[in-house]
Amino acid sequence: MSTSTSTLQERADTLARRFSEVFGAAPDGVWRAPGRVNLIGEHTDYNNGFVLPFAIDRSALVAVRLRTGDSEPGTEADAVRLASTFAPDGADLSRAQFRTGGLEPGSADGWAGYPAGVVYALAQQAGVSVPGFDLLLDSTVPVGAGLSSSHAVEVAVIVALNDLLGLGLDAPEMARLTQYAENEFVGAPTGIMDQSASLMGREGGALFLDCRSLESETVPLPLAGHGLEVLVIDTRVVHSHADGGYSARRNACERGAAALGVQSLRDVPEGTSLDGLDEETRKRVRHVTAENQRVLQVVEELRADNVRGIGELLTASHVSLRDDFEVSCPELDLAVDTALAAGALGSRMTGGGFGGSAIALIRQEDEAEVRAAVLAAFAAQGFAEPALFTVLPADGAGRV
Ligand code: GAF
Repeated sequence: MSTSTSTLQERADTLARRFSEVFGAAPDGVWRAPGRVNLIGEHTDYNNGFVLPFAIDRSALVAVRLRTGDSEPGTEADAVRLASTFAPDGADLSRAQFRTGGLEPGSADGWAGYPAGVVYALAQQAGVSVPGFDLLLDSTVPVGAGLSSSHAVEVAVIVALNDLLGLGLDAPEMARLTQYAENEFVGAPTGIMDQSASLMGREGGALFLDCRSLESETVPLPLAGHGLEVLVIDTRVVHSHADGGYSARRNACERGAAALGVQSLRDVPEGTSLDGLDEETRKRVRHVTAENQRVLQVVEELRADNVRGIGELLTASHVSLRDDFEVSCPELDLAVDTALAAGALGSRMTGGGFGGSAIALIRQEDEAEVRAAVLAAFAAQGFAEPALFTVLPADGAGRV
């Protein structure tokens, strides 16, 4: 058993013990779903394009027990009792409750909205009536860092319910259901990349995903074999997809596709003139079409085992997100510029933008220098101290 596996098993055992203390009976099992880093392919998913994320070695764990037929006195059969080790203000646990019957968007808020959204999606899209259950959550995915902490919770819940209720859903079906939960229940108009990475990621590889068909391929990403690391720079600038910037970008892409007479920007033929578009729409379209091409180029480089060769494409992606898609921010730009100046082979913001994290592809021997340079640059600008950590491509969700 590898160290990371035994650490995960220890986390799961601790969570199961805690579950028994909190809910008075052992859980039926513990399920894990990772966060993700997107290597490249940003704001392409909702344009039916290509993405290349990887699941990371930080994950949400849920211990779950279905309460079929053994409802405790005073507990409704469809009551869901939730507890999380992420508690505000140093409290022991954060608790919440909802009923699976009659859920409507807005009827569960805060982090309870994620499990509730999954229950809602199963009812609305798959005709599944979920019985009451108890759930204890623990996560090592930093919240608000743009590493898909919320999708990790949704995915952990859906894989648990899929197993416990014997639903037989495959990964693309679960990705579409959790996207529905996010869009229709939580109210964030996000695409399908993050759930897919959390469900379909593979240790040592990145997930090359066609967001239209959901066909996927694991592309090798042998970082250590090439003496490389992916360093995450969490700017601590909290982003939110429910805010206006993300949906404004989606709308601009839809406008662009309509003006160009295509179903989605994925379908814009190479060499198409964008001259008829207004400047803003032209820039948004230019980013998406070029970004799809960059994903394909990175996939080619990785297939040829040229990991170092992807650095410039990562940086080009950042420049395009900064200048054409305009979803970066001063902290992300500083992280990228400083990492590059300190020797990174490539660097870019990752995720939706407007805050969150950047990634830098670095040589192992440069890690200390890059870290020190980024910390010094943020301090010099008076920005909050960023969190820096390396991530590895990990397996997608499943039972622990
Ligand atoms: C967020 C969304 F959730 C994804 O669907 C994707 O659009 C990404 O931003 C931008 O590439 O993470």
